[in-house]
Amino acid sequence: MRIGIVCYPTFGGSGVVATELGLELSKRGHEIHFITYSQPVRLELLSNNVHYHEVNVPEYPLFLYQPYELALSSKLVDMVKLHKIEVLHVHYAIPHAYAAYMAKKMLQEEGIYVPIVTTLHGTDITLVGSHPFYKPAVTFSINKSDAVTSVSQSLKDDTLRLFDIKKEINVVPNFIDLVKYEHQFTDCKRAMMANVDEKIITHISNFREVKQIPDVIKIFYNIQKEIPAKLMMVGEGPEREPAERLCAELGISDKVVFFGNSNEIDKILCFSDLFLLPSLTESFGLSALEAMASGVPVISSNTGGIPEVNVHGVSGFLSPINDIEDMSKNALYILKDDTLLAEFKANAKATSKKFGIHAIVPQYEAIYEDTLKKCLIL
Ligand code: GMT
Repeated sequence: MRIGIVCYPTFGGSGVVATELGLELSKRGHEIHFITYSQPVRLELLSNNVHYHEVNVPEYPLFLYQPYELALSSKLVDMVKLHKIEVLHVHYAIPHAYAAYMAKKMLQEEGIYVPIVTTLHGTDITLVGSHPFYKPAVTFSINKSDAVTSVSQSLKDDTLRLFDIKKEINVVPNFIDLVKYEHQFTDCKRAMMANVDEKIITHISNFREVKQIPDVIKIFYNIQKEIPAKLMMVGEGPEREPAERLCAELGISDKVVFFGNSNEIDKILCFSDLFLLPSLTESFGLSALEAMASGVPVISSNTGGIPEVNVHGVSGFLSPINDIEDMSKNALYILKDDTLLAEFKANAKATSKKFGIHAIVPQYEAIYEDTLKKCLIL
């Protein structure tokens, strides 16, 4: 199949899922066209069947806001015609599903029919999409998609609760290339980051308010009071600076490393003992799954789709949002006993296996095929 993929190319779960999906589909013989405003961060190699088409938005001083949706829908029309793209898969409803619908309508005028598959990722529904400013357009573009998927049952439930949705929503969970996270302990450059007696705690995110960064710092503060430990903070975003200030106030700056964005998540997780994800809301928690696949247990909040990934008492622990004391207690329970820690590490890895790339990607292929078949009947 010739598949067009639209996503946010930056660091962030939806872009990562879209990119890994495209790369895996290309290995399975499909021709993939990424259409976005810059090359997706995890898309390193282009090849005969992996293409990237940049959406340019010319700056015009008259406009206070440059019309990205318009540029994207025009680019989609051009690319569908030029490369004979058969299916458009858009990740993140805003504004991608809307722009794709406009492209579909323009193409229909020329007798070309291209079905739209929309994948809902989380904040496009729970935080941004349900805002009254966007809600009518988001509802419309979800209902006008030919197929809709969500990355967890929890996100599906939220979508049905928050919007008037007439379309069936298929749950297709986030996935992971398990091989990429298959490493031996000896591969990890652990000694670079911590002394042998120190435990390594890690957090990875885009440092937005929803991630509750101060909670991460406070949980770590409680941990390091009882056992030698280091904290690895990976990612960039508005909460990073306040987090650095909080570490200074608490007198723990020498125990916290801020990495910024990294393309070497697997290497950082390789030497980690515990992962913290105390988010306010999280449709799935891809970073938690990446940690688990590396054999790192997860201490998280019990919000959204996280309980579908992190199994309480098995791959880690779940606590109520902002319950710093409970999260600290659970973290210390795992970290203080090396035998228990080894058990949780093994469990985390085992739990991640059900989200292997080879189990999930065929579900998307089946949706493309089904959607194409339906549109041939029309
Ligand atoms: O977590 C973020 O803020 C980034 C966001 C995104 O759209 O890139 O992540 C969302 O999509 C990921 C991939 O499906 C999910 O694993 C994340 O849980 C989800 N984030 C939220 O729901 C807050």
